[in-house]
Amino acid sequence: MTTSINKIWAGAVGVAMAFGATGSMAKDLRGWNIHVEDYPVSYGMEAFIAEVSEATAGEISGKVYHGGVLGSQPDAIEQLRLGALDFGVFSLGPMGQAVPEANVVSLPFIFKSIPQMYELMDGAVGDAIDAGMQKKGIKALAFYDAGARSFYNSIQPVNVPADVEGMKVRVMNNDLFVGMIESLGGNATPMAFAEVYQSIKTGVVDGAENNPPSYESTNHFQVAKFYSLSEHLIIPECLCMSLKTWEGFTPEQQVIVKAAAMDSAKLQRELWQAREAASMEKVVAGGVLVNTIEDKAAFQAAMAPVYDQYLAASPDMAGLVEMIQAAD
Ligand code: BDP
Repeated sequence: MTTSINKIWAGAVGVAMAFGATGSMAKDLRGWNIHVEDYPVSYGMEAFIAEVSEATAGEISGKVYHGGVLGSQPDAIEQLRLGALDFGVFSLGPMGQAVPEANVVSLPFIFKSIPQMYELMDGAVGDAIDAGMQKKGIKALAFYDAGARSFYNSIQPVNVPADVEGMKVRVMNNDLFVGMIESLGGNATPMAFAEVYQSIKTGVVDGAENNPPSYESTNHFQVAKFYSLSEHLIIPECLCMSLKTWEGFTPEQQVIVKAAAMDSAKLQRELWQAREAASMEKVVAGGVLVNTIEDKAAFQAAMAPVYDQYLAASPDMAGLVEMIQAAD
C-alpha cells in the first residue's frame, strides 16, 4: 500500500516538474534536415538544439533527423506548417512556392554578393520574409548561408546561355526555376533532391544546379563532370520553426530559442565558407572540369522574364524587389 502511494506521489512530482515553473510542458522537438551529418547546415542545427536544451535546463530538447529521412523538402514544409515537424533548415527556394515574400530570393541575380545577402537577410528583407512565413504557419528564426548555385551537367561546359538550350535540367520545386530554365531554352524537371543522383546517372536529366557543398556531398559531381560557375542564384536558407511550436513557448523560452538560432547561424556561416573551398578542391581532384563564365550579364539578361513571372503572380512584392535592388 505504502509503495503504491509513493509511486503515485513520485508520478505527480514528475508531472509537476515536466510542467516547470511557468506551467508549460517539457518539449522534445523533432527537427528535419535534408543534408548528411557532415555538412554546415547539420552542424548549425545540432549547435542550435544543444544551446536551447542547455539554456532551458532541458525544458526544451530535441533531435535532428539528418539525411532527409523525415521526407522530401516540399513534404517537410507542409508538415512544419501543420506542426507535425517542429523545426528544420529549409532552402527558401521550395519555401517560396508557398510564401510569396520568401520567393523574392529565388529571382536570378537578385543579390549583388554574399555579404549583401547577409546584411539584407539580417535586416528588413529577412523581417519581411518572416512576416510572410508566419502567415503560412512558419516562424523564421535565422538565416543560413547556401552560397551561390551554378550549373552542372554531363554533356558540356556552359559558357553562354545557348549552351543550356535543349538540356534537361533538374530544378527544385518552384515554378520560378522552371521559368528560369525555359528562359535559356532548356527543359526543366522539378524533382526531389534525393532523386537527382540516379536521374543524372541514368540520363533522365542531363544536369542540375547547386552550390559546391551540395554538388560534392551528394556525389552529383561523379556523374556530372562539367561545373560552370554561373552563380545565378543566391538562395539563403532558413532555420524555421512551426508557428504552433513557437507559440507554445513562454516569452522567456522564445528569447532563448531566437538567440540560439542566431548563434547557430553565425557558426553555420563560418563553416560554410570553409566547406565551399574544401568541396571545390574535392570535385576538381575527382576529375570535374570547372569553368568560370566571362559574361554573366548574358545570363542575367536571358533570365529577366523570371522577374515578370514573379511579379505577375505576386504584384504586391514589387516593393520588396525594389528594396533589394536599391540596396548597396
Ligand atoms: C541544397 C539545399 C537543399 C535543397 C537542395 C536541392 O541546401 O535545401 O534541397 O539544394 O537542390 O543546396 O534540392
